[in-house]
Amino acid sequence: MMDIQRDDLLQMYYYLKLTRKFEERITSLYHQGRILGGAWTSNGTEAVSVGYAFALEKNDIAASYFRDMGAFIIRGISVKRIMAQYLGKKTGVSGGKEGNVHIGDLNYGVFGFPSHLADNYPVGAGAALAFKIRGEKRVVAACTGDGGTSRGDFHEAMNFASVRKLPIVFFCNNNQYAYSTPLHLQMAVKNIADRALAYGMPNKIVDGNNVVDVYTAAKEAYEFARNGGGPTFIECKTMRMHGHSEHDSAKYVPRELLEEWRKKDPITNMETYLRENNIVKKEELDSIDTRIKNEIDEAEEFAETSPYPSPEDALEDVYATPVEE
Ligand SMILES: Cc1ncc(C[n+]2csc(CCOP(=O)(O)OP(=O)(O)O)c2C)c(N)n1
Repeated sequence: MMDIQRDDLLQMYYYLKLTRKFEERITSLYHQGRILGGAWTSNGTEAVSVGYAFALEKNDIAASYFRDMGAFIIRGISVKRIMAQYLGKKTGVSGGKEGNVHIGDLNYGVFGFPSHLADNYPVGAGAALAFKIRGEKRVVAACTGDGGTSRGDFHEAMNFASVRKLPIVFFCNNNQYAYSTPLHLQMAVKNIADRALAYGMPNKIVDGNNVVDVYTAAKEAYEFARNGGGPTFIECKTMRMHGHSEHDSAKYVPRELLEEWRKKDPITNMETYLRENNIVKKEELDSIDTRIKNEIDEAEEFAETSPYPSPEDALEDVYATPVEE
């Protein structure tokens, strides 16, 4: 295993737990009718976005999708702004103009994604092409769900990136279901990573519930891409523990399957790893938990007391500001 500093392990624990607790708060607000629109969470799959985003460098780009709350936070988009986004407030990431999971901010190297279904793969490939043409040593991390890999844009991006040896790493959050469609009704291949073979792209399958595994695989693939090796496809096997979104009770998912995966929870996994290897004392984990609760309380307070956008705001940000040559 890669030698990972203690501070980095603790940081990853912090981000995993913050993501889980923050999304739980969003879920609770959703059930109280205080969220505008729906609430989609990454519950059970947090190690994917935390692992791949934590391995990125500051100048890299994340072309994330809607189960990537961990990536949004790690890149630096504050939970205050994200909470305000969920409440439709002017202080939200999109100023209250976009659906709550369409989060993006180029100041933090995060593309606002066009849809949930791998559309960000070609967008990410475009950014990687730009890095290559300019000779910049930057990489792109793009992520989509299992269902997203059955669409045309997925295949076009994979092919193009491989042919041009672009500095991009494609992640798949294989959480077993695309809304209510299980894997076996989506594809005839055993592993999603098998799809990369068709494009001559290196690929890897990792335990998506183990943040250290995701981080290690991501780090290696970024280094390979940064040094001109081209793209890698990384399938992270995990399980969506909630419904597609919080309105969905997911009755179509067998309860035994959920119970099986509950034993492999990514946060419990990390806690056990840290405790069994004497990396951290229980009191230290408790103080991280307290810090997280305070941050989330502050985010909620900030969002609740922020104003809604005014009608005139709808006329702003419609067209891009022309760039002066
Ligand atoms: C073009 C398009 N078609 C359909 C949808 C509605 N939709 C959003 S996410 C989703 C399922 C995605 O499944 P998957 O790619 O496996 O990701 P997961 O939700 O499992 O993380 C659907 C059908 C959409 N947003 N855009």
